[in-house]
Parts: sequence; C-alpha cells; structure tokens
Amino acid sequence: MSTEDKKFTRRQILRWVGGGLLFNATGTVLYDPIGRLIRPVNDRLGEAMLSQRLIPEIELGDHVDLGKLIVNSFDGTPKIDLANFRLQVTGQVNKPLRLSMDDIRRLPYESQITQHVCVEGWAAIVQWGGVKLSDILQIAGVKPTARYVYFTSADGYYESWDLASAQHPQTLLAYQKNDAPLPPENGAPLRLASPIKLGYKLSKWVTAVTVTDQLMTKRGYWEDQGYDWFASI
Ligand SMILES: Nc1nc2c(c(=O)[nH]1)N[C@H]1C(S)=C(S)[C@@H](COP(=O)(O)O)O[C@H]1N2
Ligand SMILES: [Mo]
Repeated sequence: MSTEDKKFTRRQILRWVGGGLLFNATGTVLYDPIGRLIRPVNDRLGEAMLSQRLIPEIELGDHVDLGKLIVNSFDGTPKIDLANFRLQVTGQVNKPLRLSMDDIRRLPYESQITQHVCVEGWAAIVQWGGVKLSDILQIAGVKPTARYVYFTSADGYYESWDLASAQHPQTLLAYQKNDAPLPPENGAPLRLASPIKLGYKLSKWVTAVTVTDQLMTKRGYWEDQGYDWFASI
C-alpha cells in the first residue's frame, strides 16, 4: 500500500467514525459538512460561557498607548451618502427601525478602550465611542424566538453573531475612534467594535441589523471561507 493509499484509508475511517465529520486526534472537528449537527451545542456553550463575561478595560499609561489599526478591507472603502444614511433594524423585532446618524447620536454615548485583534497577526489598542448595540436592540424589541443577529455592510461584507454576543454590554456600534470621528476607511459612519470577538466579526460600514431565529447558509464573509464562526477572543 502506498503512503497515499494509507492516508486515504485513514481519512475514510475517520469519516466513517465521525459519521460525516472529520476529527483530529484531540477530537477537534476539522471538516464539518453538515454544521448543524454539532454547531448548536457549541454555540450555546459558547454563549453561556463567553458572551456575558466583561473584558477589563485597558488603562492607558507609561507603556500602554493607543495603537494604529491596519486598514483591512476586502474591497476598499465604499462610498456612502451620509445625508441619506439610515441604519435599518429589522427581522424578529417588535418595532423595525430606520435610524439616521442624528438619531443614533442622541442615544446614550459609550466609550471604551479595548484591543482589536486580527487573525492575520496584528493587534491595536483603540478607544471606541458609540452606542451599545444592546440599546438599539432594546428599542427595537427583540422577539423571544430571536437567536442570531445579521449585519449587512455597504461594501458587500456580511456577518452573523449569536444574540448574546450582540447584546454584550461592550459590543458597540461605533462612530468614533481614538477621540476623533470614525474615519471612512475604518467603517464610517457606523461599525461594530467589541473586545469579545476577533477583527473579522467587527463589520465596518454597517447598514442593516437583522434579527433572526436561525443561522443561514451564508454566515459571514470569512466564515464561509473556513474561518471560525464564534471567533471569540
Ligand atoms: N465591511 C467590512 N468590515 C470589515 C472588513 C471588511 O473587509 N469589510 N474586514 C474585517 C477585518 S478582517 C478586520 S481585522 C477589521 C479591520 O478594521 P480596520 O480596517 O478598521 O482596521 O475590519 C473587519 N470588518
Ligand atoms: Mo482581520
């Protein structure tokens, strides 16, 4: 038997054992064609364990400074007509919303200094200012059946989050960065900022927030190319 054959056979056995899932030696799922089978269990565990934990705020000091975000956009900075911009909040909510930036600026302001972590191997300490996503969700009134929140962006980027992470008190829709208005390349007028999720979960140029009771096949721009969906830090 050649090495190739052996590998193939081992893989097949792993597949048979896993019932369609491919595990490595530590039991981590490497290949999961059905997803639904194991995901709900992991999600709920993750939601319970990680989503409500508060991340300590970073204190700036002698050796801790605000950092510089490396602009990371899959398709450049989209043009957004700010005068006519409205954030749409729809789906499983009692009261769908269309909010202008003036509406959003009138909501309670929240500021936090947290670390942005990109899977590509860089991180930056950032001061974010904006509104808690949970405040907006509360105004819209999330229905009891709701479990996920989808984010649509002006550049075609899309993301989905579990509801608990979206409602985390440190998950913001930010319009300000490092004590200045949020620059266009970093997601103006509105982007997600949260210390509980990796950079790719933090959608820039958010135009719509859609509350759902299930996860769709398209779960996120990078997730659909193999990156982890929960993406907790
Ligand atoms: N709409 C949109 N949001 C996005 C991205 C993108 O390409 N488009 N890239 C993500 C990635 S991978 C990272 S690390 C951060 C980078 O944010 P920054 O460009 O403000 O540093 O934005 C995230 N949000
Ligand atoms: Mo990233």
